[in-house]
Amino acid sequence: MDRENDIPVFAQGLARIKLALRTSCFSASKRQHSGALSDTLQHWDDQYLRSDSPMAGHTRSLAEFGYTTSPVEVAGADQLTAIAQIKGLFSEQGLIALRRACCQLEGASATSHWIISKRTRAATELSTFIREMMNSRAFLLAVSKIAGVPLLPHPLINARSQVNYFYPPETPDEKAQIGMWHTDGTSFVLNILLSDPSEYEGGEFVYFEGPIEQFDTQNFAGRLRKSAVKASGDAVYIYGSRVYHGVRAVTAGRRMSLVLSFHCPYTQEDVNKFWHLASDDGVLATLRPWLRLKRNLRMSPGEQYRALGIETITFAEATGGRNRLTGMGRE
Ligand SMILES: O=C(O)CCC(=O)C(=O)O
Ligand SMILES: [Fe+2]
Repeated sequence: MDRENDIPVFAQGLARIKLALRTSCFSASKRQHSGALSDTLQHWDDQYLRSDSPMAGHTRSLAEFGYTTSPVEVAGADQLTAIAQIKGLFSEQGLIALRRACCQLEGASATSHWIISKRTRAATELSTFIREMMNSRAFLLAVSKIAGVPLLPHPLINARSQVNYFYPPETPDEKAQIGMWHTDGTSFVLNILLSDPSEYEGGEFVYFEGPIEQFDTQNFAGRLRKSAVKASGDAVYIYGSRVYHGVRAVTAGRRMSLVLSFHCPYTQEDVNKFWHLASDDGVLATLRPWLRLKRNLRMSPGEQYRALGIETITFAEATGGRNRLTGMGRE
């Protein structure tokens, strides 16, 4: 790695709980533009997925990260993908449409000093295109194959989708926009980069290739990695709750990304920690959706898929009946 650590770590443990309580008293973020956002009602089409399988570049399982036990009972640590760098998920037309949808949502973005400086949460509620994409069985199957388990859109809408916008500081004393070192509140997370290298400088996606217990910014022990994902439409899939990651400061231009969270309906162990979410949205705003989530998780996988009008995705489909990520090209 070329540089020492240059991004701070977001609060963990007790400090995070304190943040959550503060968030519930004061507004966590400022909306920059108010008023209704126009949804162009552009529709998703499964043809926007490339017909050939996406290419998985650098790929590691949770076992390869050093986890000896799996966080979910339905799949082993060796079957769960910790990180996969993905190319060629979308067709050219699909990428143009997705970028357009995410650009439109910038009008609804809010800035804060939390993990990500500027973002629009609940993108699936604001954009027909992103909602339809997230509910497309073909899209879900593609992501399930990357993850190693069958997936559904995450039941919590605020955690389900967000668009991040990173800009350089406008004045010398303004803070650079970064993604602090953090783990996600959700586990199955697809980070889709939507800017080309020519559009910005800096903004590398970095992660620690080891278990979270060993994460130490004073000593990365040679396991600080920079994702090779560069082109617009490329994606980094991570097991978000077990992989420390961040985004370095953007020093010029604009970097946009869409972060999608999924849920595996075959396990009750959704690791989504209440306090993690509450530190983003505030205690009161989190309580009701969180209780609903707990109820949802008691439904059978078939019921959870049916509730969304999606034919069940089976383990055999997600794994191709074979090993993790086989049937998908590797670089
Ligand atoms: O912008 C990215 O590539 C990743 C951002 C991220 O880690 C997050 O939104 O949780
Ligand atoms: Fe993240």
